[in-house]
Amino acid sequence: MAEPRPRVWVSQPLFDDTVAQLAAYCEVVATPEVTAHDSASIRARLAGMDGALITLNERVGAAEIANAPDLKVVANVGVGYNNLDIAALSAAGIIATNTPDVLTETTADLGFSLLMAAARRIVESDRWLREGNWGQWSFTTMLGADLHGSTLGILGMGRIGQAIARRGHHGFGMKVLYHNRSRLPQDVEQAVGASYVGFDELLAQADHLVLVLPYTAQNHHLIDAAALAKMKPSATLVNIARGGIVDELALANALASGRLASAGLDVYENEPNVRPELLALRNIVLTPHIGSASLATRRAMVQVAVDNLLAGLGLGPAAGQPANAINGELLAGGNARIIDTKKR
Ligand code: 8YV
Repeated sequence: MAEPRPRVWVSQPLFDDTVAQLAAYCEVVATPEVTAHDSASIRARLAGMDGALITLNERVGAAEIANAPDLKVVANVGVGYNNLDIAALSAAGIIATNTPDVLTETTADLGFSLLMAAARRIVESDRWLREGNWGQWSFTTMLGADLHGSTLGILGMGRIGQAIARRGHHGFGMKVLYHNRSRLPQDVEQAVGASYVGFDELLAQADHLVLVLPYTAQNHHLIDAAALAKMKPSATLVNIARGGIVDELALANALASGRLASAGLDVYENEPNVRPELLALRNIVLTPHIGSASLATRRAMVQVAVDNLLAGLGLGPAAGQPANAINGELLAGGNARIIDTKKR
């Protein structure tokens, strides 16, 4: 008798035509509407599943996989994976994958958009105009900060950080400084026009600081009141990484008191809830976590995640070799739960 087809759970509505590729190999349990799944619901959905295609909304750790002895792959649609407890997944032999590369340029574009909007007070100007405040043209209306010729600081110099550096250096003639866990090779630094500095120097020198580092327990509230106090009062802060890296209350206080000129946030400590202290401010641009949200890029992300899921299950053209395994050592060491395709 033929083995039953593997079962996969798709946690949110994605792109139907792309997700449909899974149906060639698997029974697909799709989620028809945008849904807030809590831990108990994720645990219930994962029971009996071989794979899952999930987004940053779904946290998956030991509790969520406790009833899922067949689960082999969790394919995250996104490059950041702080929603996954990789240690717990690895201990259970479950492969985790993400979607790097395809979203790099789109996310860098959004970072730059937020930077320009905040520094040149675009959103604030729009609101002010609509509110009927433009009585007469004045020389000093909405004075902002220049991008061209200024110093761009980048915290976290992975793919997206480098793409932002290229924009700043080649596009706007900015001096680009960065800080990262490890220094980039010299040829890469030269190609993106960026120089390495220490963390405190980055804070002190940057006219505009963009956060693009992965969120970990170690960098929770890395940008706190003390860090903000080291920045120039004329500076702009942009966060397109994860909300928890910034102490939002300290940021709101710095913006309200004039200690910091402006900010642009795409990510928040407690999404989708945004602090009232931030909402009340005029000198901040707020977007709802849309870093990778161009149609083409979101489609590409889902395709990569589908490919990763099938490959991790031991199915499809790249069977057994998902391109973006986060805990690839499981495969190398033969410790992954993988479908025995010989039995099919
Ligand atoms: C994704 C993101 O849209 O890739 C990331 O890390 O933050 C966003 O680009 C999000 O993760 C969707 O799950």
